[in-house]
Amino acid sequence: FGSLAAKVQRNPSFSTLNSDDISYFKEILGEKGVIEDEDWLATANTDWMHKYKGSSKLLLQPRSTEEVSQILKYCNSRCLAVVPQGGNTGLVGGSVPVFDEVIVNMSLMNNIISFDKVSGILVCEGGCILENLIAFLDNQGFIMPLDLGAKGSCQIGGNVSTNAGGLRLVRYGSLHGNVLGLEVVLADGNVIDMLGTLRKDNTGYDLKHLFIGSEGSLGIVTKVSILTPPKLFSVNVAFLACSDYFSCQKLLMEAKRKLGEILSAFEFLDSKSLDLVLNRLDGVRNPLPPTMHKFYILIETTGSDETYDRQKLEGFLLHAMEAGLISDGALAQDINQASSFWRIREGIPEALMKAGAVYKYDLSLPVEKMYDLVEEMRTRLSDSANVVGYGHLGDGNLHLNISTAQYDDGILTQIEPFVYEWTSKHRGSISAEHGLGLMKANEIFYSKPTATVSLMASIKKMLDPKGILNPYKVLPHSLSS
Ligand code: FAD
Ligand code: 2HG
Ligand code: ZN
Repeated sequence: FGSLAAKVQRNPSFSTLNSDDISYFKEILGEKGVIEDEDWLATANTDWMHKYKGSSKLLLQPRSTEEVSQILKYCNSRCLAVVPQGGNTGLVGGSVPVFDEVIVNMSLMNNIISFDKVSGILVCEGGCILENLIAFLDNQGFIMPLDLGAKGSCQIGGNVSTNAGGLRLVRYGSLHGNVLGLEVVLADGNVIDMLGTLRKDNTGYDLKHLFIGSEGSLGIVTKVSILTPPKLFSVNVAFLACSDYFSCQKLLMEAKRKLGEILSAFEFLDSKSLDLVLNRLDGVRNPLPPTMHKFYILIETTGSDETYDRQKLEGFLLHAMEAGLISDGALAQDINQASSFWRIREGIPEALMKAGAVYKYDLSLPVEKMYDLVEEMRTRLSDSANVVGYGHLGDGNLHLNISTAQYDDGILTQIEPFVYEWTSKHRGSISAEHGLGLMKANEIFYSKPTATVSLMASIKKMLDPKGILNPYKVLPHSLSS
């Protein structure tokens, strides 16, 4: 992976850290908030996939918005580049330094500020871990409107900054709809209070949307206000097999129409994804008899009436079986079985990690075209790689993953730019939910016109004139320094 960093040059206008800088940070954060420990830094410099590696010498842990503001004000005046870091579960090389950027780690800003049981509006700090928020809300009878496999480590500030999609977007929509307000700190240390808790507020431009999905390039998210739905107690999960991709599509159309308001997830995986999970993860087993099916679908329903919901789902499954859309299936009988079905789907990234090197593509495509790409890629790569396709079919989001023993530039040239050109030709997006980070900063033009990218670069210039916030990420390198 050395070649990734080789493609970008360190921006020479950035300063390098000196002992006065360290002393200043110790003054504002105390000794404990200033980390120079080598092991700690080695972890923080490396991303979840072990694919991107920076060489930062300093990690800072602010405990308040005021401290974030003081850090950024100082870094801006000294021209020190900064990487905001949440749970470091990002998949596009956005959360780790490229060179020696200072890491601003948000873990200590993990307080819940308020929760309104009438409206379901939660206000918390950006460093709260998603799973902790889910547990807090569970006690109150509510849920988070987003859920993802990385919930045990990822933080709400990271989720907002990547506009994470996840497993329940099909039901609750994106963070652009659920986030009601944000507090952010700009590159110069200015604190922007957009922390509204209102469903409706049309007073001028809704600037918080600029920060949702900006991947730490425009500001650091210090507080989030988010609308949470009530927890409904009737949850059913089915794990189904389909013999061809056309049946998966028909099943999706039928599920939307027939399950309607209770549909809360519609996820898909191909047989190669299932094989990987079964072979690589301990304690995971196939809920269906070991017949070879080409595709698997996980359907979840969430509602308020157990008898009605179960009948509705069973009726739907019977109809789908009779119509030949599903060739086999299992309906979870209890909560343990339901989570074992989810483990199969959520475990795919981990299984891929264990299998060796992996090239990840996170694409929005028209559903009817989506799987053609997986098959074309298999033909291109023949036996040199294991090509798997899975994802959020209900949202038109394919995760195309190409697994090999080790990273190899020869294989990469077979994949790129082909995969981006194919996506662009079908008017898809080269980043459905993971963002652009370092990996795809230079590829943005496959999904966005030049004039739009120029406007983005102007906004970046206005909010962060020295370019200190998460440099080399999101925008093409030709426009960002
Ligand atoms: P990080 O990885 O630390 O950072 C991600 C980006 O956000 C970086 O650019 C960073 O600079 C910036 N950032 C982080 N915190 C802040 C902050 N407070 N202010 C400003 N910028 C910040 N993604 C999905 O969309 N859907 C999924 O279903 C999904 N599943 C995943 C499953 C697994 C197993 C893994 C490893 C990842 C998955 N992801 C998924 C990707 C990733 O987890 C999400 O993008 C997550 O939202 C990142 O949160 P984080 O706190 O780990 O952020
Ligand atoms: C998922 O849906 C995540 O499991 C990760 O978005 C996808 O690893 C991937 O490609
Ligand atoms: Zn995903």
